[in-house]
Amino acid sequence: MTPEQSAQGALPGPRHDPFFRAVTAPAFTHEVLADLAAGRCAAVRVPDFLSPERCREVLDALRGREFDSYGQARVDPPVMRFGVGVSDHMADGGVADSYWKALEGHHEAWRGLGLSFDPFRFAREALAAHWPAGAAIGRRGGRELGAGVAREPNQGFQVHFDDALREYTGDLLDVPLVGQFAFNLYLSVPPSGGETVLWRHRWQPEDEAYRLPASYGYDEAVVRGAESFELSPRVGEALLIDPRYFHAVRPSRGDRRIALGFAVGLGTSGQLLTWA
Ligand SMILES: O=C(O)CCC(=O)C(=O)O
Ligand SMILES: [Fe+2]
Repeated sequence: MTPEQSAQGALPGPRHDPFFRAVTAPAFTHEVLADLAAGRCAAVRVPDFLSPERCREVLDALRGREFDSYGQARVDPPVMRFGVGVSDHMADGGVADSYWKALEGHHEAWRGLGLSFDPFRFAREALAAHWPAGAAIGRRGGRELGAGVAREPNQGFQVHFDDALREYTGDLLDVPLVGQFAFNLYLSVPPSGGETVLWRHRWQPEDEAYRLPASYGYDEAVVRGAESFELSPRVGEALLIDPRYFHAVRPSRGDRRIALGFAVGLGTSGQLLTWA
């Protein structure tokens, strides 16, 4: 074999899927959202999504508050959180009554921050700005779910995927979903570590052999050999990923890693529907 032949990929070696990439865009345009939904990219980054002043306002308000942690058996190492997430209130493939009860305290806690604007509304409006069918908070049984949470995975997130179609029996929301994204807006990032990693691997039944006991996460061997990329978040940046690709967050060193986050579904109505 000539060197030319091996350079053309005749030898086994890393291969690249041109659709498995992160795109940087000035805004969540119709095109990048359509590309993400269609699988023509795996992540969209929008730098300077939120102004430094507004980032600081939310961060300063959150810094003085006590964060809860996710259910500790399921989420280990612990991830701190301000606000209520539905993943802690799953019961029999549905949503436990405790979620709706906890949401009342959640709304009170966020109101108590005394922010000059609603960062989740801001994010929804920015997602909807170029999306004809718009965006709204998702509903279940007519009731609005939570708009978002602040999350602090200083010790990282295990390798995992998010897929409401697999996590819940039937439809989580009143509108069936034909696409899913995960939204993050970074308010504080560490000087090193804290990278978000995506692997070009989606759940398959054999992966359950790698599931960590009682956890949301998987042993990293589950993604062995899969193409991957790593993103170092910046303050003010928004990231939208297809969370059905396995992904993880690496441990942070030197500062807190705090992001506002929510799940986004593309409904059969064409609308973007958010929840946390
Ligand atoms: O914090 C991140 O960058 C990603 C967190 C995550 O797992 C998600 O948004 O689904
Ligand atoms: Fe995730």
